[in-house]
Amino acid sequence: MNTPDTQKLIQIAECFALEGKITGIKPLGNGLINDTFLVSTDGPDNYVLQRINNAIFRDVELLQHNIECATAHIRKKGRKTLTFLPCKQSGKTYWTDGQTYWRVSVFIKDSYTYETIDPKYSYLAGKTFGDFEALLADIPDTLGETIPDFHNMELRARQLHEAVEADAAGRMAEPEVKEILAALLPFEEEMCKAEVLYRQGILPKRICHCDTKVNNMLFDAEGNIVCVIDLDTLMPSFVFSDFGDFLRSAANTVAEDDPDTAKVDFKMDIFEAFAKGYIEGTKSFLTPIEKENLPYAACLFPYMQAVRFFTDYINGDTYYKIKYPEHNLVRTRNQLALFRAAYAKVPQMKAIIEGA
Ligand code: GN1
Ligand code: MG
Repeated sequence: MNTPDTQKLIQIAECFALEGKITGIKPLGNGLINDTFLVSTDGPDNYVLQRINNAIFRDVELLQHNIECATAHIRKKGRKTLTFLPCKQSGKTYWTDGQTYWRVSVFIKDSYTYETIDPKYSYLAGKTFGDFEALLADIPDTLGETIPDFHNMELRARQLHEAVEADAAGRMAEPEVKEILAALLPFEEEMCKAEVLYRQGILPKRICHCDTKVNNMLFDAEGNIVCVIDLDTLMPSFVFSDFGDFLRSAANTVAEDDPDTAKVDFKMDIFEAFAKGYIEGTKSFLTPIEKENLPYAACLFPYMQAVRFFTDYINGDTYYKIKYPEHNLVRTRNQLALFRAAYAKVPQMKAIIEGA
């Protein structure tokens, strides 16, 4: 879908109850799913306008319900969070023309996101995402899964098998595709452990962020964490989501699409610092079964992401935005390398978790 022109974007932004007159509008950030714009005004605030990818978030009503409940709950506790504006006409926090869906939030001034992280910030991140879960642990509202079974490894594995079966883009003929498939399959059952524990009734679902990337934390100019952003995937999930997905991006020595897999490694200093912060942040609720499986979570997320990128490659790149034809294959190789690196370090991870 093409980006509407500036005039149209301004018209959409003006459907929301913003203060002041719009003075400019330009693209913002590098998300793989939604399209994001910065709206400048002559009023006290600037705003973030976002087109919600409703092919992925099919239930926008539920999506915004989750976000409204969570942000209200966090604000009630005196903590900073995102603020979404009501649409002037409907009072809802989104506007739609029946085909596209848009929302506006207040741009948090003098705030920054980072793409890389050191042990100090990693500890802070563990504490922040742990706190975030703790803040939402007593939310009275019922939240739903904005993407049903988002981090369900059994489903992701099934989707891979279906993609292989359908071979929609004819890519199964590529020798490397066969090799990657053969490398992934032996770990499938082991990586589906969370769903098994859940069915046994010994692993709970909690309200999690489910996209705990380094760049989903907002810092101020002094390097203090302001708040957690990108709340689209906020939903009931296993705590493994927030623990594992953070390390997937933060503990990787390179970016998730770096083609040089020889450079991929899983940084244990980042793991150790993050685990320390996370265990502190979640001490009010984390159960022994959750805690002892944190090393599994650190392996699960590179694995799941490799499966997801690979599935998308086989399907002909229908889900993730790509910049070149092999992008999803490059991402797959990278995440598989990260999985292998993490898997080899599980004994070290266990020792750290036991000591924490
Ligand atoms: C997507 O949109 P972004 O970049 O925050 C994806 C995550 C993946 C990530 C991989 C809704 O997140 O699950 O881990 O790409 N979000 C969705 O870069 O699928
Ligand atoms: Mg995101």
